[in-house]
Amino acid sequence: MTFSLPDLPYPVDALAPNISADTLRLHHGKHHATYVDKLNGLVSGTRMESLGLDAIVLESADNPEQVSIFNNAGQAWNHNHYWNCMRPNGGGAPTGDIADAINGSFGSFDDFRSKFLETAAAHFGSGWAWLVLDGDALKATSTPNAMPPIVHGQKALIACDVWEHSYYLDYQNRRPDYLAAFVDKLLNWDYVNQQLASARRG
Ligand code: MN3
Repeated sequence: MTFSLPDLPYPVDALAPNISADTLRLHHGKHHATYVDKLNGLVSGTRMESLGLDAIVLESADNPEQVSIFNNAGQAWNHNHYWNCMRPNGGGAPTGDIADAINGSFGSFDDFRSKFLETAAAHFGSGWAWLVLDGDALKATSTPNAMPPIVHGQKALIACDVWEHSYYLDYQNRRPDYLAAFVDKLLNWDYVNQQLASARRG
């Protein structure tokens, strides 16, 4: 299997001013594209060439000889979700099954919002913030570097990139401002609802 860079699900300027076209051109067109290109180069001609992205992530996760494969496969996996977690004029309180699930696990949307933003802001260095389904419970978590939640047996519902390349052009060091825009202005709850339905089906 040769992996390809998925198109952004919106025009490159559609998330401005919360995330600029310049950021998306670099982040999607250079960073994400490079992860995909490197992954293709690393698995080309190997047994892994025939595997899907989930299988490559899971198989390389604990293999010290496959760190580069894991990092590039993990980043390809994470970014595939991240772009879909945003949309123009998104954000705010959710509707549908995810609203009930958030109330059940966090108490209220405001409690979820605080917990998610705190977890994402407090993550030290490069990594990802997540809303995951872990068993029957939703959890706000973060992972370092390229680590996707599937490695921990968790299903990803929201993926938020906290590597500096995702916000530095627009927010410099103000990661909390980027995170607030992500939750309040950009979150695509329709996608999160689709992810929840898929996760519950197994
Ligand atoms: Mn990134």
